Amino acid sequence: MFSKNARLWLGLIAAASLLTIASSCGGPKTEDTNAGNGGGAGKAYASKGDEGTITGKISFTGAAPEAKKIDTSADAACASKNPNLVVEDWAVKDGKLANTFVYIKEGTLADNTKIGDYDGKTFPGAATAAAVLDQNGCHYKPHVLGVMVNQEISITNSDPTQHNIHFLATKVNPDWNQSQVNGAPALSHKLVHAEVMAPVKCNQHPWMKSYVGVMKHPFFAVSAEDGSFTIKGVPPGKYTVVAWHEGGVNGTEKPMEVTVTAKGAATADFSFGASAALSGQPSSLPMMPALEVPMGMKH
Ligand SMILES: [Cu+2]
Repeated sequence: MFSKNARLWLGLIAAASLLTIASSCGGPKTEDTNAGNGGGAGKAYASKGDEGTITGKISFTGAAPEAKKIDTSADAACASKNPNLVVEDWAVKDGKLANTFVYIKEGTLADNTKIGDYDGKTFPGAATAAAVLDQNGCHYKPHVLGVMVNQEISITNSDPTQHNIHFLATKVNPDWNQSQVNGAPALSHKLVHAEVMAPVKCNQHPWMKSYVGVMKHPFFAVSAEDGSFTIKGVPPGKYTVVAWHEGGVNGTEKPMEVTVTAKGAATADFSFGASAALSGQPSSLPMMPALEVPMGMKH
């Protein structure tokens, strides 16, 4: 039969092909947190023109936490451009809460298909342009951003100082850390896995934080200053809608079952309270040295 050498080679070839199979169907393990495919998988959604909306208000019950002033004296450019910068973890105005990320977590359409069966990019309203995350006045605008998987995020520096944007490594998305001097062109970044939420910080200015919700579908919104949000283009169906806010130990999520009828306007009002506010900062954003050497400068 086979010589010792031939058997060795056959064994090696078999092992190599097993490895190839493993790597082609394996890839990074994801813990994608919402339904719907954003990476081109899944079937195409065919609109019947009967999509509806989900609207609501986010309230804050109890006394609003004080918006603490940030000491920006470490960077004179920040201090002069934005002398009244305050902490944005609880943006409460007249009992309404901004910066809450509201999204469809899962659900079943009227024809019994699941939202996760579809290629999220084929839903009406799927993002086609880049989202913008601006470093402006030594804070991020917006403080909470929603994007689709693989959507370009254009990162701009509108300040007369250097920033260092840092998407922290999470269970699903890798670390990404880039410095951006005053006047530098926009940086571009994409998050390849769905996540609630991908935390962003600035290594230069430790008070700068932002959270990016990454979805496989376009059914998400961020509450405005008056607490309102609107999710458009939702196929008729029954959904679990979740409101996420950064308050609490790892952020706080509140789910709600919502039914959207054909061309209907469903309401989903959420309320966050003082108890969540008192439980402290999210632990997902550890403070880091303000002047950590940015990876972008190491080449
Ligand atoms: Cu900065």
